[in-house]
Amino acid sequence: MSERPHILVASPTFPEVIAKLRAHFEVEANEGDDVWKGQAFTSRLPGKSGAFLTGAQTVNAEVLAQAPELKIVANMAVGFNNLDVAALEAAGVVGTNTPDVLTETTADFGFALLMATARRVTEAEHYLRAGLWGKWSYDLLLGSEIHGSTLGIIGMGRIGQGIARRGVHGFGMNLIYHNRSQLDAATEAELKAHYAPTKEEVLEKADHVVLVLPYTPAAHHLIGAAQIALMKPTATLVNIARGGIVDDVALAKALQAKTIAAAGLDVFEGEPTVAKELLECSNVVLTPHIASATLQTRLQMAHLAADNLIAFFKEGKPLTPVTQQR
Ligand code: 8YV
Repeated sequence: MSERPHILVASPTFPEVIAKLRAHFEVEANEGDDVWKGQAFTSRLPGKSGAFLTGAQTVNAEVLAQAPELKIVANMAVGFNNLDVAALEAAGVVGTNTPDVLTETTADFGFALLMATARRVTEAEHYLRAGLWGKWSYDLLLGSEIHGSTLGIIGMGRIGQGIARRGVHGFGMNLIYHNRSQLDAATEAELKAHYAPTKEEVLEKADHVVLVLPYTPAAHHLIGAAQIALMKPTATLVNIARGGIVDDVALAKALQAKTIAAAGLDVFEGEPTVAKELLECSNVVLTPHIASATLQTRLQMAHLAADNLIAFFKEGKPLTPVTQQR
């Protein structure tokens, strides 16, 4: 009997998913609290032909050079900016991600963050908990309108469209969006969407801007001081994409100067560290990268990552390779 493939599970995951992998593979699983990244990850790759990853592990040419037996890396995330796809292709290593299973849950959270930001929910709770609520006041914690306002989406993929549907059909919002490619005519009609050929137009016209685009080198600090300056002083900015897309320090300066009203951020450059300038702002809602975090969705993501490994070694073809999604 030929030896079973050896698999590394680099970040802790659901015990039932590890058990499923053990039914097919020899598994070295991280069953601790912390993720194995950097050297703790790379040093465990020799001898492994597959790896189960989360966004925490980077796989580039340098890492691949230390993993000669590696054939597949299965990312438990839809975003795969932690994978250098060109380096994977050059090394003949397959990369996979977990699209679709998280779309609706992530869109729910994007909309929740928009609402919490526009209506100052966390600021209001802090105010109450601090014992500051002494009397009713006509101008206490005034927020900005959501229904009937203009929703701007930059990055109109599956999750962006989910947020758009919630805004347009649920809250009567007007939609303006920017994306690499324009939506098909039927979807544009359904969403009464206005396509903006530039992101600047979205920033200028929207009352609430949501970032849902993939993080590529070209998207690094796509939203910096100059772009934020284009936004309305009453506008909100929500980022559920990747931290590096926004210049967090420039954003904090704009929030402090109130050149925009508020921001909601689920992702940060350098996370889990968050720029102290942001922590000092009261008009920002900060969450620890939890947009896909419901039990059902995280379980489906973990199963899909495992199923990619199983399909690859059994059928020679994974279910959701990243190469087809660029
Ligand atoms: C993940 C995410 O939880 O899917 C993504 O791209 O950002 C999140 O859903 C995170 O990346 C861990 O892998």
